[in-house]
Amino acid sequence: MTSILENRPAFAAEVDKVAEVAGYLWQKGWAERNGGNITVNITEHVDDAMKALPAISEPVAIGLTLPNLNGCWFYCKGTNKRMRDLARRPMENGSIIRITDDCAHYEIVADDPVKPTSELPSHLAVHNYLIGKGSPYKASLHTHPIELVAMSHNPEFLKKDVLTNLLWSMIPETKAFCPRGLGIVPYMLPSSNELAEATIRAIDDDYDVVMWEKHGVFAVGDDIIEAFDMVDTLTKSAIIYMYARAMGFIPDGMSQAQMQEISKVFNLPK
Ligand code: 2HA
Ligand code: ZN
Repeated sequence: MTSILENRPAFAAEVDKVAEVAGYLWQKGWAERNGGNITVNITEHVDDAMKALPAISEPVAIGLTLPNLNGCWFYCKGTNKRMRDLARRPMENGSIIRITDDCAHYEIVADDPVKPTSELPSHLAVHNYLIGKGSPYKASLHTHPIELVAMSHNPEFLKKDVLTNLLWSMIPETKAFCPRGLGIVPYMLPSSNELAEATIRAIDDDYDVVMWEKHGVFAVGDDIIEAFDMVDTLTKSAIIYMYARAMGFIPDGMSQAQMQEISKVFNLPK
């Protein structure tokens, strides 16, 4: 069977990045069973031949009307599919969907009729929000990073920017490469529209990475590699903090003055 990726190198390169990141998520232990999901807005790669392709599914209701997604296409991880399988076979464990003209349904276009991720409403609502804001971000990642999720079980860490400052202070790179910090969304039912709305409010509050309490993180970025790198950087800080605690002391952390210096030198927003 031919793939929609054939003779479309730029589009194929985006799907390759998804496969690469899916492999990292599995290796890091952040993607048990079918845990986590990835969507990428691939509309810029859609050509006339793609537009002419028939749908291979009925239109499916998203559960939300998302007007900015008119004409948009996405790569989506499949529901119940495993990241470790997606790493090797991204088009068998995910699919290409397009949003129908009413902006309330999607249909699957290629390669196989793989039903998209259970977190599709959150992902698509976030893409709708990003487009509305004129953001260049194309990728959304949801994953279950062990150390960050563990930290979300401590109410003290869920107060606004407590974790942001603690994680930034563990190593200079974290503020430099995750300069908006870590937003917090209180526990809500996975896959719910409430979770989608709360995630958008947190991203609108100027975070690129948001913690879903006792569940995982949701990150947005230019591409899926950028989104992954921010979560990886924050997790590195969480691990440093835990190692220090395991050695029996509370880490000093960089001082506020040292972190301000980083902001100045790297021209950071906060
Ligand atoms: O898709 O992680 O939150 C599996 C999940 C749902
Ligand atoms: Zn999850």
